[in-house]
Amino acid sequence: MGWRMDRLGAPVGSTEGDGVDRRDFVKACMMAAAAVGLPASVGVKWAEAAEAGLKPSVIWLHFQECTGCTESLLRTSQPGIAELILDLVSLDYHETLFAAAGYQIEEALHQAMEANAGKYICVVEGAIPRKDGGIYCQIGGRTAIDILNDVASNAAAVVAIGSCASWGGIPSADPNPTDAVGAPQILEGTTVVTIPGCPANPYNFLGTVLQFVAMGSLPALDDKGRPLFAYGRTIHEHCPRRAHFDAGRFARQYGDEGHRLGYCLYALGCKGPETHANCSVMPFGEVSDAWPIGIGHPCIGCTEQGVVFNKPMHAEATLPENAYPPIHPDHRASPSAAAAGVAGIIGGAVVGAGLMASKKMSERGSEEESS
Ligand code: FSX
Ligand code: SF4
Ligand code: F3S
Repeated sequence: MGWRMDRLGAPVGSTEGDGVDRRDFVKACMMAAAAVGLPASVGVKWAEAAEAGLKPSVIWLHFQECTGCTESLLRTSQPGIAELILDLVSLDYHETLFAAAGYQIEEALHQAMEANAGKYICVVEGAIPRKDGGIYCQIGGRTAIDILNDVASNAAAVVAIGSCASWGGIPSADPNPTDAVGAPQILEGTTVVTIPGCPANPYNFLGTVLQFVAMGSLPALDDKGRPLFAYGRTIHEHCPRRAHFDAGRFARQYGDEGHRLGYCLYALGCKGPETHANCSVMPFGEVSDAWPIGIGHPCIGCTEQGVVFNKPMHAEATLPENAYPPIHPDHRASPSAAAAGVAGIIGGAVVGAGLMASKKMSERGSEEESS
């Protein structure tokens, strides 16, 4: 699909000749909705709204970051999220994607804010430095703090994309030389949806924007502003290597037999047990296994404040209560003897698996102590 550019060089949608047809467009919207746990009807509504010309204005701010969040959004394929987003919203300000610069782009920002006051979505990418009044990140002579406060003050919704914008991310790593924080810390008292990840998974961003545009509401959020549809469970809860954890089969070194056989990466420092995200079921770029654990690397907890850039990569994760299989012998009560028998077998097996995992881990601990 090609892009139509406005006079400032901003992408505003597909060219008429080579764009997707209506059927494909609606289908792609439905797939995107389903991918983030929303009913397909939401996708249809979104497509209808776009066809009626009801494209919400999006003002996208860039501060301290690597631009990986935008890059990962542009690298998606089926359905082309970048295409969906750029077809369905009016991207009125985005420093990376705009050909314009300087006064021209600053003018575009002010025009978009004025024309869509109270209705636009403010997307924040990157951390905001607070040290020395915020002088370490300035655009057009204004600090990131000023720009964010200004743009957010008239926005209908504020979405922080990536870990940098969510709480500070890499720029805030110790010793945090610029006192970098996320958008929620600057906009205290304002609801900020956070889509952490380094980079953020584009589908989680799309799901949030899609719901807001089609239904006028934000998804249910956790206490850190993360949409529950994406961050409601830990990686460990739906990890494809979980059976190995439960059975006590661990990779001990990169390239050892366990690693080659796809065993659990806990002993190599996997932070999946304390990291909330949906990477295992929503791989990057729609490529199967295109996520850290899928390619044999432990999760480093990139969506979790206090884990990534804080805990050493090789350090073992803190195991929460649900790290072990959830079925407990007490749950075996059942109305029928047959069902009770089956549940008993299952319960016994999984409790046994949990015990096995913990036994294997402690055996490992003793081996290490004695070596
Ligand atoms: Fe931060 Fe986004 Fe990490 Fe980079 O820009 S979340 S550094 S991958 O991409 O903000
Ligand atoms: Fe998966 Fe990591 Fe949990 Fe092992 S510790 S099951 S690799 S999330
Ligand atoms: Fe990040 Fe861990 Fe997912 S490192 S991409 S949260 S598997």
